[in-house]
Amino acid sequence: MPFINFSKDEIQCKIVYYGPGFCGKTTNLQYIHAKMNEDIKGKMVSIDTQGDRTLFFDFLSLNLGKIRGFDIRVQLYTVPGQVHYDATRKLVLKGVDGVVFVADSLKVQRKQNIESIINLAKNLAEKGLNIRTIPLVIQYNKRDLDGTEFEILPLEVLEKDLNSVLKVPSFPASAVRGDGVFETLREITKLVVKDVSRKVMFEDQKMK
Ligand SMILES: Nc1nc2c(ncn2[C@@H]2O[C@H](COP(=O)(O)OP(=O)(O)O)[C@@H](O)[C@H]2O)c(=O)[nH]1
Ligand SMILES: [Mg+2]
Repeated sequence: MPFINFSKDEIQCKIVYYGPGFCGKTTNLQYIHAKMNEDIKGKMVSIDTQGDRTLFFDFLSLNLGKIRGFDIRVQLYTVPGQVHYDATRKLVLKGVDGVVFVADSLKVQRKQNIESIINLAKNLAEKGLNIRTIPLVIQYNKRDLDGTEFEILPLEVLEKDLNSVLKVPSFPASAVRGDGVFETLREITKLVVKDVSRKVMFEDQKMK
């Protein structure tokens, strides 16, 4: 369930950017934070784990309306992607309402992408959540490397590897350029707000 802050009349929705190390999670958050309007965003907080960081900031969602008269505050988190940070990832997933899975388009990262999405499914399951039902969006990052000396995977291959069963909305992106970053954010926020509204409505019904 999302956190309801009655003193501020806000409902907090938590979105986690998940994916293998160096796929571009931090770059996504930095781009969003840099482009967002001062008056709606909070400070970017960085929690250091050795060699990698967990980033966090929140913003007030103004364009998706309200839930039961409450404002919607969206919290964005990244997790450290490296395999050995599984404990941190589990902590960050606590209370998650939606996930952006950032895949690395680099061909050499094919196996890491698949391992990471399996790790996500497992860590969600430990929290009683199902990867097939939680609001989820997949982003295929680093598309700007197409046509360079780095080999990248065609979108069809990435779709087949990561989205053939889940069939969730997916977006090609370049987080360094900012392409696809807000498209991804808009879609996951929309899905989360829809899902959270439904849950809050359901809780209301139970109280009656
Ligand atoms: N070419 C390219 N590089 C990227 C892109 N996104 C991130 N990177 C680079 O990949 C590296 C890892 O990015 P980072 O955001 O720290 O990855 P994280 O470990 O998932 O947080 C950095 O050097 C980024 O500049 C992208 O869209 N295109
Ligand atoms: Mg990072």
